[in-house]
Amino acid sequence: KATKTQPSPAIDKAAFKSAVIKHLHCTLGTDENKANNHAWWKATCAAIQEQVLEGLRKTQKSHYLNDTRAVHYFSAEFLMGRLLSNNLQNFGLFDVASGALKELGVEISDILEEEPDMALGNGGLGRLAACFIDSLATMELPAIGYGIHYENGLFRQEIKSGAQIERPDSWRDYGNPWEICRPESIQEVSLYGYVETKYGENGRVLKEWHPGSIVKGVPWDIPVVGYEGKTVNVLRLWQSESSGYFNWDVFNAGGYVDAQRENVQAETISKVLYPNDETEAGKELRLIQQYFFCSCSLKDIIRRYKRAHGDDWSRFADQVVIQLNDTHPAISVPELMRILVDRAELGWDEAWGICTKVFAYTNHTLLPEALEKWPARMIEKILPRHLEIIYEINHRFMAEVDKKWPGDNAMKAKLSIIEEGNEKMVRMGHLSVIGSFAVNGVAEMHSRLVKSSLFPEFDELYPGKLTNVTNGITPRRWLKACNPALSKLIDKKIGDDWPRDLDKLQGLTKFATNKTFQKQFMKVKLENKELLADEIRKSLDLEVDVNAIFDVQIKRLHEYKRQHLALLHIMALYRRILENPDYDMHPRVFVFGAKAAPGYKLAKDIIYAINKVADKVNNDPRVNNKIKIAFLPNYRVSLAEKMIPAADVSEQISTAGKEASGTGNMKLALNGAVTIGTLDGANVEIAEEVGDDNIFIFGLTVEEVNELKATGYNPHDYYYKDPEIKAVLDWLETDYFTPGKPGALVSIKQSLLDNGDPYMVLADFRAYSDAQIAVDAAYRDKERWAEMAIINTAKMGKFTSDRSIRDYVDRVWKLSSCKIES
Ligand code: 26W
Repeated sequence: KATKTQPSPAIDKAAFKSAVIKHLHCTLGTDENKANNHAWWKATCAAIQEQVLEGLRKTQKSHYLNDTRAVHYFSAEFLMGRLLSNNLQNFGLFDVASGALKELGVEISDILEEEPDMALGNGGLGRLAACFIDSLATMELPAIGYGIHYENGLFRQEIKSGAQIERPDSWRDYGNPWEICRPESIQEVSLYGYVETKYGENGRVLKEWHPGSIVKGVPWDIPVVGYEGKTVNVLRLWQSESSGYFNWDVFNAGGYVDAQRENVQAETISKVLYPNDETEAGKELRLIQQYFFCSCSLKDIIRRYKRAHGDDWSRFADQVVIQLNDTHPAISVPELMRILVDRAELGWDEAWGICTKVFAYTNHTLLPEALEKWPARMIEKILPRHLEIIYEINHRFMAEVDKKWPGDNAMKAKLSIIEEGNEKMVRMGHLSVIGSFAVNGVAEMHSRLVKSSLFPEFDELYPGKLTNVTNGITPRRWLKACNPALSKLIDKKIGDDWPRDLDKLQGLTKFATNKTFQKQFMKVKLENKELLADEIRKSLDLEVDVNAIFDVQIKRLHEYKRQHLALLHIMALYRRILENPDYDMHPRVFVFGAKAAPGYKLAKDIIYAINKVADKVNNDPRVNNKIKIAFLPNYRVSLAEKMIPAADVSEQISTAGKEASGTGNMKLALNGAVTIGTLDGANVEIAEEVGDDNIFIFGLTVEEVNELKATGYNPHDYYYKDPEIKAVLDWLETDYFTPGKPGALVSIKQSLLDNGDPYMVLADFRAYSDAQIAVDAAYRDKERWAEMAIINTAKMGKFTSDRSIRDYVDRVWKLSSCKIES
């Protein structure tokens, strides 16, 4: 029986209509006859923003009056995407707005497309932060997200002659209707300079940092609306500005230009998001970015705490918990120590006691190249006092290690925050583990590996500190908003409270074999495929058959994610068709979306190769439309929202042990795509939920990967033993796909043979190809496939980010929800 929990709209169509017109006139200075889609979009945002700000005010008042404990989510990335449709949905005003606009002669779908994505993140980690703050607001938990107000988010990707070109992303060039500047909460951040040692009363050593420069942090608040619009939390993003303190003398002496140069330097800090995903670049500006937002955020938290508790620090850790989203904000640990010891003049032990009750750390990756390390010299130059504090933390920690493993110097070297070597390096992961009361991985298997291979000794030293919280995704954006047709079908079948309680989707299981429901479910899928086909036509001028299998791989481009495994398989299929025109396969459309880090040569080569193979295959009449390849440029949240509902097959084919969790895997399965994947990250848990019959698992397990590595993996064995592998790799060396440019694709072959195939693509190739044959066979059985797709949707309850947040609340944060008084 259907229950009614849809948010009930606060205003009706007529009122919404007049609000939009009012903003068209009074906010935008235009009118109904002159307004273009952009103006309509802004006016609609302004209309809903009235509700948003009312909710925000009430929320802040309730949190203040109840003196609530809150979680502070520190993240260098928040991949928010678009907000209009989300905010309308959450207030239950989507249909109201769409009806109001229609009466004004405007299609809501057109104006939604006007909104630029807020792409202040790279990939999984940034989007996870966005899903988490959505769940926190929905669950009425006091929470604030803290990050950086990048002027330019992740680059816009264009494809020119097959190759990736990066263009700046200017998401707020024409103004952003959601953000509110809060000059009243500006903070100042010090950089560079030197430390002076002084002696206070009773010989107490006092350290005074004389900074070489000071920058201003200006907060911009983005309201975060929970489902049903009761709690409205904020995402507070810091923008750097010149403090205006510098060198007025220079200015007055006619140094106008020099003074401007300092302005530019200060403003550079929040200018651009680093586009590196899982590669540590070690750049000074990045460390400054990290320190900048952490310092601003800590001072902001302390200001708020002091307003309620004055100088009494004894309750700080009861009121404040800070989640470090990877090590990017790890510099917060010495920064809080500095504030407590140097500024508040607390003793070291008391300060450390507070710190280690406040911080918790999430690890998102085991890849060595992604584990942040900063040269001690660089920290010393930028943050001289912090390096001293890090040494002191380490000194005391080494004493602990010596107690546990007396005289074991190898152990000390291994666990030390400082890595000795040619250049002393500060290991931010170690600092985070030592400075936090809880450390978590992001999927069962990943957390097991964090314990057993990344930090085994820390697990011995601090039993119980290392734990798991499996990632999740918000079903409001990733089903209700992005797939309205499926959402409505589900509402009709099992009621509409699943967006709050995703386990309710279980209720679909009993209809999985029901012929009528299967038809309805697959009809929705077909409609979504038609919408994506339109998108493919518009974007690539390519016709695809909606009866083909839509096989989707969307994620950052990385060798460990193995887009090149998918490519080799497509080439193998192409070859089979050329050799045998009757090669029996159901037509397939391979859809890709992926950005490569601008400096990651092989990743860019793989994008180029996909596009070049696409050119050839898509235009080869001998293929007879059995294969189409669509690489959609500029993959981002809003494009994901169009691709995911249309997917039949979800590609999750990373080398086992490398993908910490994955979250795209959850989004695709939730929308009825069937996974082909390795036993990696959260795929393992997805397989557990849907059952072995409803997923295509293939390839080496972590144990097998390690064993093969240990006994000596030689990709040449596979190259010589498997003629198809050989043929496909050799093909890359010809100019078949790059006419007139032989060797243009050779780097892929080289990485797989000469470079030892670090991610074991060749070792998994045959198993992958066999699994794809099984996918093909399953798809031809329409009823069987529909059943699998339905089961996938029905069993995704575990992967709501509400459950992840519930786990954090219970195991780490110990938070209570706060009802918002109206
Ligand atoms: C210092 C450069 C850098 C930048 C970003 C290093 C590491 C990162 C992130 C940790 C990369 C990332 O997004 N990791 C992904 O996090 C997701 C959310 O937990 C997981 O689902 C993905 O498996 C993981 O790759």
